[in-house]
Amino acid sequence: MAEKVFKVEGMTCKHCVNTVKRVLFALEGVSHVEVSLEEGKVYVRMEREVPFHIMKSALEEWGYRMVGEV
Ligand SMILES: [Cu+2]
Repeated sequence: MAEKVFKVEGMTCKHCVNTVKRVLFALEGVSHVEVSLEEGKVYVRMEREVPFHIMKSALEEWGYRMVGEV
């Protein structure tokens, strides 16, 4: 199990937070997602390693940009 924090750009409101949570949680291996809208940060708990590019492209489809691990 691992916990990682990522910087995500493009989140502006509670709807964005919910979308980002939902999109990441739907990925195989992701067990928990928390979002700090103010900081533009996303906390992801994984039961196994989820490749960065998988999360990045999933969010890209919804207009958010995962720029990297914090
Ligand atoms: Cu929004």
